[in-house]
Amino acid sequence: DVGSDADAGSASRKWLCSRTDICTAEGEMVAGLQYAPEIFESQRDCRLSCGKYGAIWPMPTGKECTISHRRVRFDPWKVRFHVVAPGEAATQFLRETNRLFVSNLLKECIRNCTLETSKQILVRSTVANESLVLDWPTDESYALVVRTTETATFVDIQATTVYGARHAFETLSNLVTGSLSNGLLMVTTANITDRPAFSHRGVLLDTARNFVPLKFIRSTLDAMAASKLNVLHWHVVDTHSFPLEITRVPEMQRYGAYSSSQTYSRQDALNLVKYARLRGIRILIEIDGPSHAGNGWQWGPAAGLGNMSVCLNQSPWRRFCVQPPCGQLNPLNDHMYAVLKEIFEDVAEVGAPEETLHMGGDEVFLPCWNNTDEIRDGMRARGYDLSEQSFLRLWSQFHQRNLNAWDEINERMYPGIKEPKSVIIWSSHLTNPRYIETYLPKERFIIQTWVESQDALNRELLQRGYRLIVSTKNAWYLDHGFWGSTSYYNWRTVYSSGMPVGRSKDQVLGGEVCMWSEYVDQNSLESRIWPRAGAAAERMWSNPKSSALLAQRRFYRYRERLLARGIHADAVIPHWCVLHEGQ
Ligand code: CP6
Repeated sequence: DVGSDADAGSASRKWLCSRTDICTAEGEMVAGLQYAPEIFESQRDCRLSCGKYGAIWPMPTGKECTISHRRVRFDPWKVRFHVVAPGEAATQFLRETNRLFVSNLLKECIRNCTLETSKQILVRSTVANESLVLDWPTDESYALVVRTTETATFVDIQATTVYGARHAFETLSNLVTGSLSNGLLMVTTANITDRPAFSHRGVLLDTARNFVPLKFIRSTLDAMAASKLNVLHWHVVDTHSFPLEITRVPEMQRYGAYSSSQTYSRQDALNLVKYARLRGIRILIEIDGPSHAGNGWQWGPAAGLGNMSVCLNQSPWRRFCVQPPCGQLNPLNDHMYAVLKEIFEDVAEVGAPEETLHMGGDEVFLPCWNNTDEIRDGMRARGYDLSEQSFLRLWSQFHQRNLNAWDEINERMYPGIKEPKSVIIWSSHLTNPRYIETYLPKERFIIQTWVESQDALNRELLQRGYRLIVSTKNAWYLDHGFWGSTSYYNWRTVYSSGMPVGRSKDQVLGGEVCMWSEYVDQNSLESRIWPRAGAAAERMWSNPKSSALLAQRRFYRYRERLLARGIHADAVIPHWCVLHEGQ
């Protein structure tokens, strides 16, 4: 069952090249049965495949999932595409999808992709919806059929949306493998239906503690696309730096960026959003507050706007925050709210029309406000006492006021908008199940639970009807230890972390693995995130009942494909195990 091999601490050495995944030397899954040559000619269950080809990652979930044992030569230059879609935008999208498919496969060929002997491959993709909206309700399902005749291979892709069709192409590329001398091979037949278990399958990327150049954000998006992950939670600003250009408030970046080259312009952000969507990925921007906000906010006094952030660089820092250099927004400063609204307006213009906002809300440190005279005096003048309840009320009003600002922006930009957009905030004191309902209405706030909370919190918030995004699991904090006997957050523990079960299917929106950047930058980013984020990708797409043990061979192939696509993914097992199959 899920998790049963999660705490294999002492067994982890044996694990390294366990042969219990019952594959033959050819990489065929025999599932404990006598190995029978005749099944080589037949169809097999793609879910049992762990071999050199047909190793699909993440595992498809539909009723149909068969692939052939036979393979046929495959030359990416000989693929002809036919797109059937309503509307110009969807048609254009699929043409781009086709282009990306070919370009990804060309990277798989080690020497030469050209194969005189390859048949033509005719790929038809049919999409029903013209809409390019990418949101939680978006249908990402697809059906993929491959068959091969004397003269050609036919691939038929059916999907509701372009995003489903895009996933089908990723699966199709999993059915193709390289060989050193002969170009590529593809399975001759396949019949696969598939849809994700969860609609929010995210990676959080922090670009504020250490700056991450655009090229590396794009490579993260490339690997996410290969893994059918669909949300990049861009933790773009924090106390440490504010690299994002806000056209309405240029001071933010001017005061907040580490240097003039460690910045993201508005155009950069727009380009990233476009790049991501072609890969089936939303970019969800977080403007963290009231905590985790400092650098970028210092210009208030000089501009006559007062202190918009307090406690920044205070010492000793433990009196003022959870992590230096502190910095927490001043909830009594109206100018701060006005600036925040301008930031939200910029963010709204960068994102897709349906996109929403992550408002942070994590690690608020009440003693910061309570140790700041200006805030103590201001609260007394407004009739608050200085009790914890008062501070919590003030803090919740901060979120409520910002939500109102977000609503106003969206109503103005999209008049006639049907439903106000929900926003996301981190779990915190405010999300304590005992009183969350007085502070944060469940209709508007989606809670992202993180490692400091217990599974009990998930349960109680679900009981109260809140929607969740879960990052509760230590192993999903990619910056935490990832090897050794005391901290074994390796890909298997990532894989084995189960998802909570909500009252309805839409209540647990999904999850996110988190790449906080205190100890990572472009030099090690790829190998810190990959391939472990891929293990979470299968948890969120397939939510398998089987253990990581059965996934090892497929995962090994998945990691090889990431390498082929130019992602510097970490190793999965010692190469010795591959050389000594069967031992
Ligand atoms: N940064 C921000 C962080 C963390 C959070 N928010 C964090 C805190 C503790 C752990 C992991 C991450 N580095 N802005 C909390 C969501 Cl264990």
